[in-house]
Amino acid sequence: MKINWFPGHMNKALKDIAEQLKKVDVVTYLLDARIPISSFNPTLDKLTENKPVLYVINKIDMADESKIKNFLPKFQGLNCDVILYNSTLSGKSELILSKIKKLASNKIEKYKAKGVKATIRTMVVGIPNCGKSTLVNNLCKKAKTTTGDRAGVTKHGQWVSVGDCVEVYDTPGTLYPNIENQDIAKKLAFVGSVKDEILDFVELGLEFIKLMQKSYPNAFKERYGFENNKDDLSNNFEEEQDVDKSVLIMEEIAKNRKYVLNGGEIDYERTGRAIIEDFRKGKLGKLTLD
Ligand SMILES: Nc1nc2c(ncn2[C@@H]2O[C@H](COP(=O)(O)OP(=O)(O)OP(=O)(O)O)[C@@H](O)[C@H]2O)c(=O)[nH]1
Ligand SMILES: [Mg+2]
Repeated sequence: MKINWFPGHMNKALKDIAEQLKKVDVVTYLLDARIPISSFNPTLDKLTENKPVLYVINKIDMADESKIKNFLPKFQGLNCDVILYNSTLSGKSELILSKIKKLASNKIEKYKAKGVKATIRTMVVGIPNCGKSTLVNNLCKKAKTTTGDRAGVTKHGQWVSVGDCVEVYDTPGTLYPNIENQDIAKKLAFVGSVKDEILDFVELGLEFIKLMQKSYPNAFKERYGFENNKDDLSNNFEEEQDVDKSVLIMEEIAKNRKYVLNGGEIDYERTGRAIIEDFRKGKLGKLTLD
């Protein structure tokens, strides 16, 4: 399976982003804390390279903060800042707004010197489903944009006022035309940034198992009740036998969850979907896959 998803609305969205950027003082670049590095979109990076950027590492409540701390220096610099965030929680939006205002301080000071209060405009960009519209609602404390737990909910950009001096532009989630690095593409699929309908969940489930064996070898234990000897067995497999090992683990999970077809055969499709769903719902713990 080669994962690639770049529908027409994304192409349009990128053109609209380029146009609206002319009005924007600060870019609010949302990254999914479960894949903070794979969340970067090279097309967005290029479009926004000359603007101050606030990186919001969102969905921090579902992620492995100890891993994310290692990445933080990447996001700090002269013209950028970073914040770890949970957009579903109220009460913290002032923190984001103050960072945005700090990045726009030149404009604020310039206007102040003329006795005028500046309106600061920020644009929220990021991969599909990373929480952009949720963040916009969080900032304006009202449900002004539509949100949903799947990729591609927002189809058009929308300006929203936050108080009397900040305006926020919500954008559709964007990917890029040809994702050459399929390791990145898989991670985007794991977190729900690629349309589910184009994915093969047996293959995706097996790929997820492989990655988990490397990054979080004990993460399945609590949810799927693995015995230690199963872990030992799988850890002893060689790299080139990864596929066999992941099939073995998938079968174990299927038996544990009773995902079997009428004839007693294992329902691989249902099992693959269930594993990915469990990850997306945080049932495997707080994980960061980059
Ligand atoms: N746990 C958790 N869930 C979040 C957070 N932010 C957003 N969500 C959820 O993530 C899902 C996607 O949120 P949206 O705001 O629609 O994402 P989006 O980036 O606007 O998606 P597109 O419009 O499709 O690009 C929703 O179910 C939100 O409730 C967060 O910080 N933590
Ligand atoms: Mg949206």
